[in-house]
Amino acid sequence: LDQSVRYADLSLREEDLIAGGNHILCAYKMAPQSGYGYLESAAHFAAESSTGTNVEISTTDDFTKNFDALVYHIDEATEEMRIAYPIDLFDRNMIDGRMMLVSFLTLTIGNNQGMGDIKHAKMYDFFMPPRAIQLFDGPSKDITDMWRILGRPMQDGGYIAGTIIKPKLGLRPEPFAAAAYQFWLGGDFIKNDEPQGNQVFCPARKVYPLVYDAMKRAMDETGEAKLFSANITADDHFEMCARADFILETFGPDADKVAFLVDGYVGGPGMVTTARRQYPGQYLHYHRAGHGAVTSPSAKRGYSAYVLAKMARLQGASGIHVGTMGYGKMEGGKEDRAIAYVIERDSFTGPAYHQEWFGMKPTTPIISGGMNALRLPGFFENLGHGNVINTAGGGSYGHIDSPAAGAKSLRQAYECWKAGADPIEWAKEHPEFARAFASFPQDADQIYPGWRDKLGAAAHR
Ligand code: RUB
Ligand code: MG
Repeated sequence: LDQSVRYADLSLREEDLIAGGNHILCAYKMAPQSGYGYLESAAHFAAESSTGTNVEISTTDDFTKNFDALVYHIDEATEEMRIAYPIDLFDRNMIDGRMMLVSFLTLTIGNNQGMGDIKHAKMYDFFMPPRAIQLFDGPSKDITDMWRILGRPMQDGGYIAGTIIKPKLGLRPEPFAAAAYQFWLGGDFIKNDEPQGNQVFCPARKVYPLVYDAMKRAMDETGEAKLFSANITADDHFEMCARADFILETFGPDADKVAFLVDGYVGGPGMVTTARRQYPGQYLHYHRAGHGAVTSPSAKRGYSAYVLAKMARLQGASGIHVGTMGYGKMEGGKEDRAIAYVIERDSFTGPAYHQEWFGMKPTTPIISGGMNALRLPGFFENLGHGNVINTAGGGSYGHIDSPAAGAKSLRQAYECWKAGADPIEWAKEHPEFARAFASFPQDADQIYPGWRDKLGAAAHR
């Protein structure tokens, strides 16, 4: 059944749809199965994603048609397909009339992912009209709250040097807390690695009091505030809340220094919103393990990492992992800067759409995955600023001197970039940074060829 007469209108102009404010727009890369026409398949895709199905149905009336999603732009050569979804298609909360991300996903990237006449379709950008921005929670806490706690300026408060407790699993409570203490002697922020929770060998009830004790000792010793991001991910939202409540109670007077980490991709939007709404006083740390299954450039279905990050800000993540833009171990490239920009700025033009956020709080780009001090100067140069949280697990616990030295080497790398200094020259004056060369010699050889001769004795001090 060719539904293009009803579900496509190529005369619609994008600027008019945006000015009208009544549509959510989505841009996809779509290809039909062989034997199917492009516009016909696109229209079927829009039908399935809104009011229709694969046949005419007798229960449709004229009112129904107001909510048809409409294909308004196609370009078969570049696999480009853009669809306008009327905003009232999307489900609203009974309790407060707000929009919910699950409904956005169910319609725009739901059943259309498994249709027989669609070879593949991947969303790479979307546009939210001003009304939708008003109806999503957005973040309640942001990086400025961390800067305030750390005693930094509220604007351009700069780099937050962080780590992930490593090994990923297999530490008992005492060594776990010792690892935290050692990093905090040099760094600002520690997160649970995403699988760490309440394992039998490291029960939450035992480890968190020790971590808080480590935090207090590190704060006493350094005279600085310290931050901890605790994983509360669980299938059951009562379990999530039980963990969160226990952690807040344990950190007591320092509970403001606790962030909650939620594995938002495997856990889904419900988990993110549970954390956002139940604990608006805590920084919400969105970890995205598993996202590569749909966001990888090699995946032709699903949605891009850019789309994931944009959705996370709408939902209210205070920070989300955005990869390392080609400077770390995870997939990605320099152009992934856009992922950071769309979540931290009030206005940004992405791969398809310009988005205004109307003052919605920003979501911090969290830089993680194979990072260390040697990789950071180039990373900051590419991004253009250092107002990020960076968690370097291997880059801290792999420093040959100590986790504290690893933490210091991260901060020195940031200061090196900020000063516009040559990293080799900087290393001669900054011993922890210098020792990062000997700690990660493979990276050093690759990024700073000839470093052994140039650094000389400084590498061994
Ligand atoms: C990194 C780590 C994070 C990944 C996630 O450890 O544990 O879970 O960064 O990837 P290490 P992303 O610093 O030892 O590499 O940040 O891309 O979502
Ligand atoms: Mg991890």
